[in-house]
Amino acid sequence: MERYVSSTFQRDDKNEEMKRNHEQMPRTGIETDAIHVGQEPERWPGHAVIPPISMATTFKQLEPGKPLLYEYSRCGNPTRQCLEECLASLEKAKYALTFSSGLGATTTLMFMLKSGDHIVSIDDVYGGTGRLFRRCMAQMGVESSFVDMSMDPSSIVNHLKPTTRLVWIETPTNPLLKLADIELISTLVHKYDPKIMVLVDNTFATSYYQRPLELGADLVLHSLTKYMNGHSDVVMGSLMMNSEELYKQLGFLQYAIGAVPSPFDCYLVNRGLKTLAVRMRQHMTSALLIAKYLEQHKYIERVIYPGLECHPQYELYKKQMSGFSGMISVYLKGDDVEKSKRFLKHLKLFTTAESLGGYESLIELPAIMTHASVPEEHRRQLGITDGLIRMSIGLEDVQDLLDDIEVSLQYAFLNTIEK
Ligand code: P1T
Repeated sequence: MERYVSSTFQRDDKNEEMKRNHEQMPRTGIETDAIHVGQEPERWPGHAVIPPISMATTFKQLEPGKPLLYEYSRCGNPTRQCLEECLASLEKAKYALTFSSGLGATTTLMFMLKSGDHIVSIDDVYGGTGRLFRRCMAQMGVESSFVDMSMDPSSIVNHLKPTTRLVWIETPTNPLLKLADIELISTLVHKYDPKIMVLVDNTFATSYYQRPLELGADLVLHSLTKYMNGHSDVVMGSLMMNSEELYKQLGFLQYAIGAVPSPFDCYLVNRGLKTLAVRMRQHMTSALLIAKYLEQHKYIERVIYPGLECHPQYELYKKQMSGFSGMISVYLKGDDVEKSKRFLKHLKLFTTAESLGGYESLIELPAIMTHASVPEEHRRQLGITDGLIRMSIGLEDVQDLLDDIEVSLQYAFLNTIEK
């Protein structure tokens, strides 16, 4: 514990110095920050332009109990620090911490709670997050309420209790792409009790299109596994915050629990961030085109994409986001699982797989894949039916993707008629 305090102090010291350097620079755009913040060549011996990967698990101490900057790699290492600084700058946060997965970040945060505490979560939440709340946290005596925060956000106050410690917002949600008003919910929750933490899972929008801390949230979570890394080759998560107190508490838990990423993975995510802006712009351009195409399609019941005017919360989208990613959800006509499966199996360029946000297009059936752990009745209430398909539009030629979709839809529906 004492050793950790000393390393925290040094980390803060270094952050202060970095912050001072940063303040002297003119205000920069997210594209510039992604490339430069935390990457100053002067930090490394030999002034390497690309941050080196530091694989050391431990660091020589000046004398026993006196580490220089780092002591043991679980507490921090140069590659992880470089990534955490870069991530913080993109989210316009003071601090960022990284973890071995998105759920690793969530689990670490759960250690801020104790038996008897209460979580209010948006109802349409990533299946794994819901499973952690319902199955694991319930076992530890932490109760969760699942609430629709999209249509009537002010009703959030009806779900808060003296024991509520955390309000968990995922916006846009996975897989139904519902939006929650971050500013309004944060204001109402903090008015009820300023100590309740408001967290936004920003995985689907990324720091490029939405910055919840600027809207009043206390914490932002990312599954970096998705768009932020963007190459489907790393599983990692992060938490970002402005409060020094939260940073110190969560920094301690990061170290004490140990769900930390490897330096090699930190290097990869740091590299992925360099193209975040260009990737996100292209994901959005292609997704919007495909969403509009599907909107008119005779075999499609409904298309959900926040950037479409027909999205029920299009006004909120324009207010709190500057764009959206490549995530589209659609209902096939007929709500027939066999038809959905035939469509997915026929696709050549879209790969049927869980996950999202990489340069390659992925597709899945939430009801039997990512959200199979959601209790069936809750799934039905939400609208996660057999006809619901989630697409992650990648960076392939968009006409190729449209052709693949068209041919496969024809195939899925023709076969049904024949049968
Ligand atoms: O997979 P991991 O890095 O642990 O991240 C968990 C997570 C958290 N939040 C959101 C919004 C997510 O979508 C995820 C992971 N989601 C999938 C694997 C998926 O296919 O939806």
